[in-house]
Amino acid sequence: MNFQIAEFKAAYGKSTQIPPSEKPEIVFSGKSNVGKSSLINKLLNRKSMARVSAKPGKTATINFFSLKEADLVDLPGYGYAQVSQAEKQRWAELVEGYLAQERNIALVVQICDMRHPPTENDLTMIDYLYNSGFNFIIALTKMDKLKKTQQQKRLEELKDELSDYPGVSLFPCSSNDGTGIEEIRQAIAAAAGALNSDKLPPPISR
Ligand SMILES: Nc1nc2c(ncn2[C@@H]2O[C@H](COP(=O)(O)OP(=O)(O)OP(=O)(O)O)[C@@H](O)[C@H]2O)c(=O)[nH]1
Ligand SMILES: [Mg+2]
Repeated sequence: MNFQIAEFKAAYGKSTQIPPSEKPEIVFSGKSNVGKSSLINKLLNRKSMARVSAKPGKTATINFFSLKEADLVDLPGYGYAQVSQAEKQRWAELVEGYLAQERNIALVVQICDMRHPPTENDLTMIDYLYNSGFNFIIALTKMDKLKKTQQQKRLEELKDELSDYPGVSLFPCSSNDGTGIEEIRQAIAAAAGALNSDKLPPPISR
């Protein structure tokens, strides 16, 4: 699957504006500021395809990025305390509305901060994904912010913290130094049904 050729497709502020799926969709979900947009940029090998900000609440719309085989969908982050009640309601309408539609969602990449236990909102989201039968993985990001010895320790702890969700794969990663990014690309390609399609040998003519 080719992650090099990507383009921004559209941004939606209301779930009713979103047209039906055109391709398998790979959805990026997580709390505000956890690094959803950064992970998309790293996967696409781009500096600023998706907007990144040190200020939480940067992505306020559902943003679609198009690859040949799939669309990447950047969700606005949840759990940012500083936004108004009206804005939280708009978030809920947008994200819940999108996820509840009859769509071709091939994979949800749920992103958690590797340094900390999942927040209550993270667990609510994971619970929803698990119980709704979504195909999802958990990307544990900001790994570069942990010392080597801490990385292994946190991974073991997270397995415990997420023990209610057996069978869910954890992908430690960093959008800063690229650790774990190739593994996530492989998981995306597998879910989109495009595993190794760009590596197939040319047909042999006889
Ligand atoms: N060290 C480190 N910083 C990261 C990593 N990923 C993201 N960041 C930083 O975290 C901050 C938030 O990143 P974003 O990608 O904008 O986060 P987001 O989840 O899209 O945020 P919202 O759009 O507000 O929901 C930025 O300052 C990034 O540079 C990572 O793997 N390592
Ligand atoms: Mg963002």
